Amino acid sequence: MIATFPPLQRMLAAMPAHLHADAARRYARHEPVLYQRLASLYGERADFDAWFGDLMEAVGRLHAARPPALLALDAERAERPDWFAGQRMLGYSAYAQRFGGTLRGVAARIPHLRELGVTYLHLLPFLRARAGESDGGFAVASFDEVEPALGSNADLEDLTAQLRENGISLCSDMVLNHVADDHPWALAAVAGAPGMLDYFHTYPNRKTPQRYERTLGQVFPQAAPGNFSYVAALGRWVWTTFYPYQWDLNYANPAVFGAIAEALLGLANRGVEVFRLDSTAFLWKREGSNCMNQPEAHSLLQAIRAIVAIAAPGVLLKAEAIVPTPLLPAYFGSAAAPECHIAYHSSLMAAAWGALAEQDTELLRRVIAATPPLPPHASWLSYVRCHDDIGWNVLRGEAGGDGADATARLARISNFFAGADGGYPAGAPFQTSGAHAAHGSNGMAASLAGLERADNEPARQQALRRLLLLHGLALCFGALPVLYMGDELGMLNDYAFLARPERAIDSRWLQRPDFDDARLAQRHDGASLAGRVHAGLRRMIAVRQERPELAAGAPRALLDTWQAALLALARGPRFLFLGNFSGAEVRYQLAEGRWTDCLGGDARCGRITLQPWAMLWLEHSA
Ligand code: OTU
Repeated sequence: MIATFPPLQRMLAAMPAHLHADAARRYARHEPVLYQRLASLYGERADFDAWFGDLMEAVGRLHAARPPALLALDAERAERPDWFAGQRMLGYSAYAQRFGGTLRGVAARIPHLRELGVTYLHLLPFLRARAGESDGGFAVASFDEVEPALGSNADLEDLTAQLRENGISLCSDMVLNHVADDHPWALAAVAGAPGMLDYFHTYPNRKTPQRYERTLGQVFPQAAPGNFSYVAALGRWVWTTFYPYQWDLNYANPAVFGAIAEALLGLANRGVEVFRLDSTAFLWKREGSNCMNQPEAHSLLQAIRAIVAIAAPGVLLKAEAIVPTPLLPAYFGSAAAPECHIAYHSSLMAAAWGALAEQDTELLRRVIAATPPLPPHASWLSYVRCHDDIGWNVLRGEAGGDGADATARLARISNFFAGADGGYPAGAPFQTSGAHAAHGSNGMAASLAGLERADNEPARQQALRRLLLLHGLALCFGALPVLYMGDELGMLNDYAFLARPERAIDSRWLQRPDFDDARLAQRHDGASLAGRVHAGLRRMIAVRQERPELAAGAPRALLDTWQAALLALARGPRFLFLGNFSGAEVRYQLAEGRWTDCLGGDARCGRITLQPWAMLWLEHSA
C-alpha cells in the first residue's frame, strides 16, 4: 500500500541514503508552498493526496538521477544564491542551428563566447520539433529528445559539460504553454487514448471558444488569427493561442503539471542550468479575462519553483512574460513564495527603441520609474533584441500617459521602424493591420539602428552610436544583459524567409540569420563595421565587469536632465550613465568634481556636450 506512505517518505525512498538529509531539509522548507499551491489548483480531486505522493516519488527519483557534477554545482550555488546577479554575468542568445549548425557546432563557438565575456548561453528551442514548420522549434514534439537535426541527447550532455568547464551556464527553453500537434500527447488524444483529450482545451463546437474570444487578445492576428483551431482528426476545436499546430496544454489537469515538472527535471539532469519558461503568462484560462497573468498561473510557477528548489536547487527559472510593466514583478513571487529568479524586462527594451524613434526619453523614464526594486536573489533580464518582435503593446500604459492616444503614438513608433518618411531604420511591422495600428516591429538591431541603410561614413557612425547606446543602457541598467546572436558583429536583416511562403507571413525571420563567419573574422579589424561594433561592445563589457555598482541588485536612480532626449541613470553615488537619444547635441551640467570617462575619453567636469546619439559612462573621482 505504497500510496498511503507520506509524500516525504515516498520521495526519500526513491533516492539513496546519502542524499536523504539534504533532500529532507529542502523538502521541509519548500513543501508548504508546494502543497498549498497544488492543493489550491487540484485539491478538490478525491485522489489529490495520492497524486501528490506519486509526484514526490517522481521528484525523488529524478533527484537521485542527478549526476554528481550537478549535485556539486547545486551545493556551490546554495552558498552563493546571488551568483547570477553579478556584474560579470553576461548572456548570449542564439538558435543552435543558426549559430553552430548543430550542438557540436555550438560547442565549437565557445571561444567566441569567452572572448566576449559570456557566462550564460540561451539556446533557443533545441528539443525535437514538429515535422515541418515549428515556429522556430517552439512547437515541441518531445521533451526528452534533442532535435535529431541538431544532435543527440549525448551531444547535449557534452555541450553542457563543456560550457560548464568554460564558466558558461546553458539556458534552455521550456515551452510550457503548448506542445506540437505531433507531440505524443496530441497524437494520443487524436487516437482516442483514455484521458488524453483532457491534456488540452477542446470543444465540440464554437460556442465556448466564441465566449472566450470576446475578451482574448491575439498574439499573431495576421499569421494565426483567433485563439482556437478546428482539428478535423479530432472533430473538435482546440485552444491554440499561437500557431494552429501549437496546442495549449490544460493545466487544470494535474497530469499535465506532473509531466511538465518531470520533463524539466529530466533536462536539468542533462546539465541545463536555466529554464526560459516560455509564454508563462498564458498558462491558465479564465472566461471573461484575457487569460493572461491569472493567479493560478502564478501558483503553477510557484509550485514548479518549489520542485526545482527541492530536486535541482542550483537551477534557475526565467520568466518570459511579455506583459505590461506593472504585471512583471509578480513573476518574481515573494520571499515566502518565490517564483522565477529572472524576468525579461520587455518594457525597458521596447521603451529604449521608442526613445530612439521619438528622440525623447519620456517612455523610457516612465518605465524605469515604474520598475520596483528587486526582491532578494532575483534579476531582471535586459536586452536590445531577441528572436521575437519588439512588442509595442506592453507600453500601452506608459504611452497613454497624460491623455495621449497610446495607439496613435505606438503606431508612429512602429511606422518609424518600418522606414516611413525615409528614416534610417530598415525594419518591418509585425502582425499590424495598418499604418494606424501597432503590434510589433522586426529587424536586426543594426538594421533598425540604421547600419543597413547607411551609405556614407557619417551615417554609419551615427548608426553605430545608436546601436551601442541601446546596448550601453542594457549593460548599465542593473540586470542580466543578454546579447542577441549577430548583434555583437552588427549583422543585418536576413530576407531569405520571404522566399518561403509558410514563413513570409512571419517577419520575425528577418532577425534569424545564419551566423556570419566573414564578419567574425573581421572582429579585430578596426576598419570594418563588424570590428567597430565588436570593439565598442567589448569595451563596455570589460568596464562593467569591474564595477559592482552595475550588478543587477545594486541601486539605480533616474536623474533630472531637463532635456527630453537625455537620459541620466545613476548607479550608486559614483557611476553615471548619460545617453542622448536624439540627433541633436545636448548639454548637461555635471555635479561638482571630476568625472572619469570609463569608456576611454578625457576626464570631464562642469557643463558638457553630448553629440547626437552619444553616450557617456562617467565615474566620479573626487
Ligand atoms: C514566445 O513568444 C516565443 O519567444 C516565440 O518565439 C514563440 O513564437 C511563442 O512564445 C510561442 O511559443 O507570447 O509571452 O509577439 O513575443 O509570441 C511571450 C511575439 C509570447 C512573441 C510572443 C511570445
